[in-house]
Amino acid sequence: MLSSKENSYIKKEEKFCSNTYHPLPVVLSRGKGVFVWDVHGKKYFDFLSSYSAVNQGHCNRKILNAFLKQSKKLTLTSRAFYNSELGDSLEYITSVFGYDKMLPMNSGAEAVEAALKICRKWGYEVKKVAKNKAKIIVCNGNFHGRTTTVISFSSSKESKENFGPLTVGFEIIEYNNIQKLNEAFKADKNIVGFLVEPIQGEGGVVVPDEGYLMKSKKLCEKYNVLFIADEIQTGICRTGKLLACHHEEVRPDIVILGKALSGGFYPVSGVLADSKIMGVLKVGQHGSTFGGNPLGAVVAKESIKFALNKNLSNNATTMGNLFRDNLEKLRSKHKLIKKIRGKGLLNAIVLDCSETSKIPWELSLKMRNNGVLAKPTQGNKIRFAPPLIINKKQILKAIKLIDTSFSEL
Ligand code: IF1
Repeated sequence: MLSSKENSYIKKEEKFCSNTYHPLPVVLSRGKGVFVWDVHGKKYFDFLSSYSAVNQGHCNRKILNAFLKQSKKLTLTSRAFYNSELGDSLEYITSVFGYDKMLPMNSGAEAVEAALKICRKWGYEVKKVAKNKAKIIVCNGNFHGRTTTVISFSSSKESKENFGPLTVGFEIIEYNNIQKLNEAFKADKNIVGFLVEPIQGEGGVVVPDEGYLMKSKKLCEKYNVLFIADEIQTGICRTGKLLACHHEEVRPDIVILGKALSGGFYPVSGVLADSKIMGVLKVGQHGSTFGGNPLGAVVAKESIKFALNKNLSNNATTMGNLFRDNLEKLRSKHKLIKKIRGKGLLNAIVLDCSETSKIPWELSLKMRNNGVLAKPTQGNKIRFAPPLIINKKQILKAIKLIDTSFSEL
């Protein structure tokens, strides 16, 4: 039961904000580390991490200090001028990820759009594909953002219905199916790129078969197609490696980053590629008011530095194993848990109910009452993705609260 204070916050948000979400009924006012507090001071484990944008924990002190220091000095210059932070930041980030260059953007979708533009331009100017014939392969169940070109290749009706006319030049194939990818490449010589999430987030944390990424990359090399990894949600240590592609030693031609590149402070995204690909973009052919601003540059550098210094990849691996092992133990007790899947600290449970069942929502409400915030995705899956700084004691405590919530259902 919500208090009148919570209801007044909710009513106001509903009254004045566009109605594009169905939030869990909780009103948050503070965050620190793996925890958030509501307006009454009730404490919760945050098992969504703002869709993996706060891998470093809420209000991370190191990133905050860097943010505060820079925000008092210079926040935005536009790229009409140079600034003192961008070069230093991108030198660090490109060296960490092993690429020649980074195109700095703001939101994830913007970075995806930029990657598609680079890929198409590369197709025409390097691969010599016929003008306006470039084709990019994407996967069923994909989520790459909400802009009109990106939703043009979504396989979800509600993401694209009545937003037409849609952008052409994309073909959807089954995720995690090498044969289909090979057939698509063989059938069309105008294919210039393969855009893929190493693990599909919105699809309910769908982990492809071992070897899928490597085999896809090999096919891309064989057919001279750019392998574009959307690591916006899976990147920056979330799955137990700096990039999820690194689980298979795959080096994408283009890497797209976002979310946790910001440490949850300030929208920062980016596209990583070597000069032979990034070089197709010439002066005046792309840009953005905020892209490459000094404040975002400082935040991005600090976010990556923290992730490496605290070895968040290693913690995501060990805590992820601990979390899934303990969820497995709950499975014997709660038959509702049909499947557990994930890698590192990007996990989900598939509930033994229909995709339209009310049970996942009811369970999320029980977990909220018990102090764990997590949300259903794709109907009968619940995603569990805490900040990567979570420790053993906190994992075990959260498991107990999840166990209690199942028992109360
Ligand atoms: C929503 C989840 C969805 C992303 C990948 C690009 C973007 C996202 C792999 C775009 C954004 C967010 C957006 C948010 C819900 C959430 C999400 F998977 F993370 F849960 F939708 F699938 N590539 N994902 O996950 O980045 O422009 O949002 O910065 O739109 O409802 P953005």
